[in-house]
Amino acid sequence: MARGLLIVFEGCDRSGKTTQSTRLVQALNGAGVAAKLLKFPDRTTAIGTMIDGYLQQKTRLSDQAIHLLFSANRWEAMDQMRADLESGTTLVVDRYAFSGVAFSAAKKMDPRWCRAPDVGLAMPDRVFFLDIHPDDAAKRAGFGGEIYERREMQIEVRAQFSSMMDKSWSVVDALQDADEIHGQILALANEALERHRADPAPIGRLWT
Ligand code: NYM
Repeated sequence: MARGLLIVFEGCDRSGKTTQSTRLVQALNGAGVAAKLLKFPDRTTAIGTMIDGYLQQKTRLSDQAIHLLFSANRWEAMDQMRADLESGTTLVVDRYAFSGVAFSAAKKMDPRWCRAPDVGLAMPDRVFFLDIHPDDAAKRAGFGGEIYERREMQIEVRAQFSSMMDKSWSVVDALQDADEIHGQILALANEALERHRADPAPIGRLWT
């Protein structure tokens, strides 16, 4: 049996990642494809609780310390993720190491330093980037509550994401109707699954 695919959603805050990643998993499961939804940060773990306190501005941490906690929060999930992928489950992940680099580098941290702790994570097979201008995102409900939800920061984050894109990324216009976005992403995901079934490749290692 072919391994599952690692599909990642990235984008600025309020770009619709949670909605679209949830819908993709539902559609894949509905079509008989084993798929599971994950989200980073995973705020349910001990490390995730520390991250949550920082994001909600209840606790303060140095830029380096919070960066490493975000990375540790991915590493603590990695054994299970690899096991799921190897057993044929496709993982759909709401944010991954690209968010780690984009948000920290937007604070003027060295991107090479930022990438280092995530080197060797499972490599995403596909990345869907939900693209929205921060001015449009700011009009959406819920924007502005957490530490990075400021216009200037989001503009810089978007630029950082752009600098990381390669051929495994698809940029999707996040201002479109949610059904339209879902249709485009589902078609791209199905294409990736078909290609993988025809020509399976082992799980890659990120940034190696
Ligand atoms: N974030 C997320 C980071 O700064 N680094 C990371 O590695 C990850 C995964 O956390 N503003 C930031 C991006 C968001 C915030 O994410 C919380 P969400 O998807 O709103 O729960």
